Amino acid sequence: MMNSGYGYGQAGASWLVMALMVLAFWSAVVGLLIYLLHRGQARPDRVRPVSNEAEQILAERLARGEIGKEEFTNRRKALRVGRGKWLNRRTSIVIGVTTALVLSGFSLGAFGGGSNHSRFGFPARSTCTSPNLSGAVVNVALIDMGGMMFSGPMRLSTDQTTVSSGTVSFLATNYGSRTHELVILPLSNSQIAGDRPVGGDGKIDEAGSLGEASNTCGDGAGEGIAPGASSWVTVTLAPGRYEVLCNLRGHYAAGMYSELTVS
Ligand SMILES: [Cu+2]
Repeated sequence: MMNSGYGYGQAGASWLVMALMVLAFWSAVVGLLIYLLHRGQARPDRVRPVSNEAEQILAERLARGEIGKEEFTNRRKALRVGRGKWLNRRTSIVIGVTTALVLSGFSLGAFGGGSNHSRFGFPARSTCTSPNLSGAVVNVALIDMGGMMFSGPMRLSTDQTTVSSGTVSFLATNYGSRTHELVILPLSNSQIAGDRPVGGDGKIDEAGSLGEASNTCGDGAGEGIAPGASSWVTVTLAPGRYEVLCNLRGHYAAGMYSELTVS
């Protein structure tokens, strides 16, 4: 019960931003294609004649001296007007908007499918049944926008930014489409969350880790939290500043970190 309903607050808002970004991306792509298409149509010499019959007659009349060169050019121009305009402006807009929406839907649907998912694309709840966790419980949402086409932003958000010192449990739920994990590290006075140097392996130095939840449907360390699943860990924290993060390759640099204050 402790986890029910979580994920619609910050996670929902993040998802909306991601959805809008995907929509903007596809709108730009489709818009550009339509623009190029119309630009191509605006050049008569690039339009392939649909039928040569009429122009042939014109050419014959020119040859016979029935019409002059200027009239020939004008008449041919008149014949070519409208050719290739199989898309008028209104049709273009309708097709463009529809295509952008459909493509966005497919991109987002890549991680929103499944019967376990809410209407926002997030799992309505974790596929795991977590035990009753002791101490202050921090719910952590692991989010990514892993569409079919590109890897989008990743986020890690906690449902509280300050907890009391002592026993603290973390329940990390993966609302994304990729595997994630949760690692707890202390922050020194001068350190800022998100500022740790990332090594050549795309990871940060985990030395001094106070614990991690990376075990699908289990506690402690494991192989990572599968999409839709949770992992949990209980640690003892002294007052101070901490950083909770995902240290899978490239995820920290992509934005999966959050600061936590223990008072
Ligand atoms: Cu991650």
